[in-house]
Order: sequence, then structure tokens, then C-alpha cells
Amino acid sequence: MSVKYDHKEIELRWQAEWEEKSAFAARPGQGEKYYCLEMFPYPSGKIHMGHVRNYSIGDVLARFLRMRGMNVLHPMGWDSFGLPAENAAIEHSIHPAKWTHENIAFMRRQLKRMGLGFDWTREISTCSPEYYKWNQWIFLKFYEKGLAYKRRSTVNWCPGCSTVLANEQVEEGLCWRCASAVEAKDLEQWFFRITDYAEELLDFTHKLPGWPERVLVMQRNWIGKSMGAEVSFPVDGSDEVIRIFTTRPDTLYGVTFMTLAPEHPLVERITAKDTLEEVRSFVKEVVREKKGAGAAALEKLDKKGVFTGAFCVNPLTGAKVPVYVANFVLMEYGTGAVMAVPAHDQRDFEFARAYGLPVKVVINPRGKTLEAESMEEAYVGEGILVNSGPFDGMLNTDAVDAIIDHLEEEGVGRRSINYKLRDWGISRQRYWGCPIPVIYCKACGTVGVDLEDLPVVLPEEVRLTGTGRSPLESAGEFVNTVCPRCKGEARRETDTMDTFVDSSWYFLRYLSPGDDKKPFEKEDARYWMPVDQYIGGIEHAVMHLLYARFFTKALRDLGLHTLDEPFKNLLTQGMVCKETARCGDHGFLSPGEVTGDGKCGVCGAAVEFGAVEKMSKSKKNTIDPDGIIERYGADTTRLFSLFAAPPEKDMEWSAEGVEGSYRFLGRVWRLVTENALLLEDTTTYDEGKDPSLDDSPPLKDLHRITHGTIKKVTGDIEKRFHFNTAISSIMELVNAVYALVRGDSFNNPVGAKVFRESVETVVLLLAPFAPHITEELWQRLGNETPLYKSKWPVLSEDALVKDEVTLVVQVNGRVRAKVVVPVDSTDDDVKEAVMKDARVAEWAGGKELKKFIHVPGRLVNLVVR
Ligand code: ANZ
Ligand code: ZN
Repeated sequence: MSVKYDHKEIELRWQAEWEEKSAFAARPGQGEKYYCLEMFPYPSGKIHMGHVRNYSIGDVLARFLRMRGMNVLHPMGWDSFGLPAENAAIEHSIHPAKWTHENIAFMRRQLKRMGLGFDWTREISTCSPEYYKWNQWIFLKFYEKGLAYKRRSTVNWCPGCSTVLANEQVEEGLCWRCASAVEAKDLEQWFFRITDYAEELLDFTHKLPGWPERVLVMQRNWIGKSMGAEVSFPVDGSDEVIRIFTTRPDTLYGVTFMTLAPEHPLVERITAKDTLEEVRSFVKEVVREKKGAGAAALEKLDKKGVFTGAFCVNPLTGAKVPVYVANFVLMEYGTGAVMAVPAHDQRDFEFARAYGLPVKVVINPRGKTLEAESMEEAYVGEGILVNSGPFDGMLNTDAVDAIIDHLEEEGVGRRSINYKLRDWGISRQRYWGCPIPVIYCKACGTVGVDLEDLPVVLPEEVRLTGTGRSPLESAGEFVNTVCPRCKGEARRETDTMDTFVDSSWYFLRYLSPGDDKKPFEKEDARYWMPVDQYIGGIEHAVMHLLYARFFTKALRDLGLHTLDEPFKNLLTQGMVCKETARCGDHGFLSPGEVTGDGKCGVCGAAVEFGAVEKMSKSKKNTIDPDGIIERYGADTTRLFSLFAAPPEKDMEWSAEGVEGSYRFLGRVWRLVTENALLLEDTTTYDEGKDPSLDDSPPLKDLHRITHGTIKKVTGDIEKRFHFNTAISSIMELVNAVYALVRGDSFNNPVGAKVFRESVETVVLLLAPFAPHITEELWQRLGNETPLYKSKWPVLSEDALVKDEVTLVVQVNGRVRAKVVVPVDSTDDDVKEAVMKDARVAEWAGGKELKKFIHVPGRLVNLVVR
């Protein structure tokens, strides 16, 4: 009598049970802690396959470790401030709050429908006043310490989103979100002084062995530390001085001209009268071209410049060199001025050749002499200094320090370190974000809101027009307030915070979600932090992860906790990809737009299949998780997304793969439900009369395979997150059980035991991947304790041993011990096993081994003195 695998009924029933029992609520104090965290989602409307994968990975780990007896914290929440809510409000006239809360409700139901074992008692949402109150509190603490400050600055302005973007949010001159060309704009902005932590953030990239090297490299490059010197070049015939930053002081004697950034304040002051017009129009042109272009885009620009008519003086040689304005010099880096050494810098070389400027060699490769006139490119390698006064003959890398010392003695330069990292601009001219808790008073100036008055609640009534001014300016009741100091009339800050502020410390709020006295309890942080495993997309390698690291350090320095780094281990999961269909004339086609015989539904042309790309709406290759869950169940969906590839690799979605996972779960289902009688363990074992494992090689094999699988799956999950290979070995175990079901090996008491052990092992090992079906089968196997409270199977190393022989061990001719070893042991294996034996050690320990004789299958003879 078979029972149908009704995945929907089973899944809903167990989800209700978990919910009712708060099955995954974590409490501090019991067992070794483990904090497993996936990046929380933006509530955009519906979960997508990327979420399914991300959260399935985390859930396997959390469930597995819970079964291993650890006290696991696995929380979930919502990164719920942000632009899409505001855009939806403008487009569909629905209030951002309503839109957001509806999305959260929908997506929460979806996550629960996936059977993810989150601790829902700790759920947080960053758009709730209970959460953002603490953003404001932290802001004010930062302000008090000088870590938050305001200044007028040229910002990256996205005309598409009508807002300021952080440098990190500009990709090749385009907005990371809407891909509009980014413009420069001057605004009063709030900043967080992340640069105060540049050195520590960099230093710790060498102390995070649990992070992918790729992410660490990206962070190091972003911080961009350069060591070198600052050197002063006086302007000829004037009191002005051009300060430059160089990483190559060894090339100082090779400077043949000077380049300034177009925005450099000296440009106006030193340019000769007759060239001023020309220089100004060049500056205008370049500034327009450069607007928002990042360093990478600048590299690609044609190098061009204009002569200012002014000269400056090399402080070491006294040589006068012409001063140019050049488009490749950045005002925001170093000092905004660069000494040009065309012989040894490719950019300067190209510039010199284009403008007919001299090239002066100061480094020769060993055993060669470079000729400036015939060089075709700059020589950037190591070598021996020439034309460098007292430093001639030195290796250039050795000369760096010597020349800086000399500059310092002469008082014309000094050692200097530069970082590419800029302070983090957090002001946004948007509505749907956390209000910056600051008040402007005519009498008192800029005043922080009193801590007792937090939160500064985001008003409900505002006009959202998308015009680029802060929407809060239109909320009169919000804007007009009284000064906390003098009680006079005052105005509130109307900008809101970058939403990356919200996500920079949310992992700490999960620890004390209801706390209304502090952002989080120090004790809770002491117990739960750091996050043991953080899982999320590589797109957060720089911004989110760097900001979260910065916040952790800044909060530490405020005395809120004692930790240096928030995330001990980081896993960046790969993307979910799928085959696309494309028509030459009509672009990407959704499955519904392709005819049964593979033609374009619009024009009938043959469709191109085969290109596998990241799932995206624009490529029309997305799969809606809801549909898959409805048809196959959450277990199949989870299992497939974990089986298709190791977590950090991209995976390809395939309908056949889903079918395969579904069929496998059906096989497991029938293994239990169709053999229920066999599993009823009523037989008693009669020693001597009934066969033992040793009498039944097939049973012994299965017993060994079962434990081999425990070992393999445990190792694959624990050490390497190789869920895919873990799942295949469970599949192999299922095959091995089925192979014996058909014969009569199980029709005896020992057989029944081995069968039951194997089947229970299958169910337990599969539980983290497919939690519902296994919970159900576990119960059907007659277990009283629900599976979510059960322990991971225990490995018996003995069971792993293949066939064994007993060797008699003689020490100096007398029998002292017996040692059991696998039949296929080598001499070395045997020696190791023998020397480890306690009885042997009694007779041979601490003595010199003179001879070791091994007669395979029979005996070992040791001669010791
Ligand atoms: C002279 C020189 C000679 C340089 C040479 C390089 C090679 P990193 O490593 O990225 O810090 N530089 C300095 N400020 C700049 C700015 N605002 N815009 C564009 N370029 C700038 O690079 C430091 C080097 O980049 C500096 O060293 C300077 O050029 C240039 F054979 O000085 B060098
Ligand atoms: Zn005042």
C-alpha cells in the first residue's frame, strides 16, 4: 500500500508546527554559539532565485550546526528604506510605507513557505522608528566624536535618481542603480570620517583568513594606500608653491614638466595673462568631460593638456620646468598636482611626445643605457640612477628613502602616505530614508537633536515629485521646529541618510532586537559576535562590507562592544543563471514567446538558444520561485538550488535538474513508506543463532557505506560547503539501500537493524537540505522527538574499516599484543598501527627500534633495545 508524496500538505503542516513552537528561536547561553547570517533582502516585491539560493545555503548550515549541538543564531529582517519605494510612490501613487509593508508581508510569507529556519522572534525592519532611532543615536555619537561632519562638496549627482551617490555607487561614470551618466554638483553634505579608519581597515584585510581573497583584494584596492613623498616646487617669479604627491621620489631628477588638475586653485593664480582665455576654456571642456567619470574611465581618456605659461622650480636641481593643466590629473587625489617624469611614467611619456616636451632618463636598466630620443615607451622597471646628482649609481628602489631623507633635510619635502579612500558622504535628497537628526538654528548654528527626543520620525505627509530637492522640505510641520538649546525658531535637516547606513550595523541589532535603551546589549554582542558565517553576493564586496567593518570599529571605539571585525567568515555565493532565447530581430524572448518548434513567436525566425546568463528581467530568463514551489515543493526547490553547483560558483537553472531532485525525494519517500513493516524493529537478536554482520558481506558493506556517507556529508558541509557532493553521496547511499531491498538480505534481525540504520541516516543527513519531507519521514519512522530537535548521526570509525586481519605482535621474540588492521594495509600502515597500540608501547615505548618484520596476514616482530 503506497502513500503519495503530497509535498504541499507535508510542507505546510511542518511549517505551521515550526512556527507554533518557535522552533528556531535562539537563546544565549546553551551550547557553543554560532551566528549564521545571510544578507537581508530589500523588500522589492517578491523573492527571486538569488534569494532562494542565498537563504538555502545559510539554512543548510544553520540546521546542520543545530543538529550538531550548536546554539545557532539565524535571523532575518528587511533592508526596507530605499529608492524603489519612492519611485513606486511617484509612479503608482501608493505611499512608500504602504508599498514597503505590503512587500514585506508578501516576502515574509514566501520565505516561510520555503521552510527557512529563521529565528522570526528577532525580525527587524530598518524603516521602523524602533530601528532607525538607533541609526540617529549612532549618528549623534559620531557627530559628538567628530566622526560625522558637514561640508560643502562636489558630489556625484545622479539625474536619473535625483540624488547624491557615494563614490562607491558610481561605476565607470554611471549610476550603479539606473546607469544614468553621473554629474558633478556642489552641495552641503554630511560625511562619515571613514578615512580615520583607513589604516586599520587595510591592516585587518590581512587578518581575515575566512574571507575570499578576491574580496580582500577589492577592499585593499579601494582603500588604495600609497607610500611616497610630498615635494614643494616653487612657482618661478611668484610666492606660490606647487605641492605634489609622488610614489616615485627616485625619479625626482627626471622631472621635465609639471601637471595640475583642471580644478586646481593655482591654475587661476599662476596662469599668464595672455594664455588665461585658452586655459579657462580648456578647463571648462575637461571638467565637462570628467564629470563623474571614475578613475577607470579617466584612464581611457585621451591625454591632453594646455600650457599655463608659468614655470616652476625643481627643488633638488633648480631646473625650471613648464606647468601644464592636464585632464588626467585628479583634484581629489594626493595634492591635485603631479610632477611629470616622461622617461619613467607611461602617461607622462605619451603626454611629452604629444606636446614636444623633453624626456630625461634617470634610471637605466642594469647593463643598458637608455637614449631619450629613441625610447618608444617609458621605462618603468628597476635600475641604476643616472643624471641624479649625489644619488647616481644607486639602485632606484634603494634611492627612494635616501632621496626622501634628503628632501626632509633640505626642508622641501616629507614622507607622505595617501589613500584613495574618501570620507563617506551619507546625505541623500530623498524621502524614504532615515532622517538626519540635526537642527539648524540662526543663533546656535548646527545642533544635534537631544538623545531623549529620538527618534526623529519621518513624517507621513510629503509631496514626492522626484525633482531632486529633498521632499522633506515640503513637510512644514517636520521642518519647522525649535532649537533644543535656545528654544528659538529653527529648521530641521531635510536630507535623509544613505541606506547603506542602515545595513552597516543591523547584524548587531538582531542580538537585542527589542532593546529600547541601547542599539544593542554589550553582553549580547560579547556572546554572539562575531558573525561566524556571512553569506551574500559579491556585489557587496566593497561598499556594504567596508561600511559594516567601519561601523564595527567606530562602535567599538564608542565603547559599545569590544570586537574588531564583524564577519569571521564570508561566503560570496555565485549567481543563478539560465539559458536565454533570442531572436535576431526581437531580442530576448520569454518561454511564452517561443513557439513549440523553437521559432520566434512574433516573426517566425529561428531562435538562438544556448547563451547562459544571470537571471534577469531584461534577458527574460527568470524563473519565479513561487511557481516551482507550488509544483514541486520547497524541498525540491531547495535541494535543486544546492545540488546544481557549489555555493560560491555560478549555477545553471535547468528544468531537468528540478525534475531530477523531485524524483530523488520521491525515491526517499517510498523507501520509508513502502517498507514500513521492515522498519518496525520488533525482532530481537539472538546471539549465536542469528547471523552477525560478519556473516553477511552485503549487510556489512551497507553498514560501511552508511558510515562512509556520514563522514563524507559531514566533511563536505563543515569544511568546504560542498553541498552538491554531499547530496550526491546521500543519493549513492539511497541506491545502495535499494539494491538490498529487492533481495532477502534484510529478512533477518541483523538485516532489519542495518536497514533501519541506513534509512534513518538518509533521513537525518538529508534534513538540512530538504527539511519538510525528512521531518515527516522521521516521524513515520516512529521517532517521538521531532527531527528539528534531533541530533546529527554519529560516525562509527570502526564501521569504516574494510575487511580486517588480526596480527600477532612479538616484541623481542615474545607475544605481547594483537593488532587489527585492514587487509590491504601497507608495511607503513601496519607499523603505525602497531606503534600506537598501548600494549606494544608498554614493551617497546621509549626504546630504539632495531628491526621491524611484517609477515602480512600473520605477525609482526619487533626487535628493540
Ligand atoms: C612621479 C612619478 C614618476 C610617478 C614615475 C609615477 C611614476 P598611486 O600609486 O596610485 O598612489 N599622481 C599623484 N597624484 C595624482 C593625481 N591627483 N592625479 C593623477 N595622478 C596622480 O600613484 C601615485 C602616482 O600617481 C604619483 O607618483 C604621481 O605620479 C601620480 F615614474 O609621481 B608619480
Ligand atoms: Zn538655538
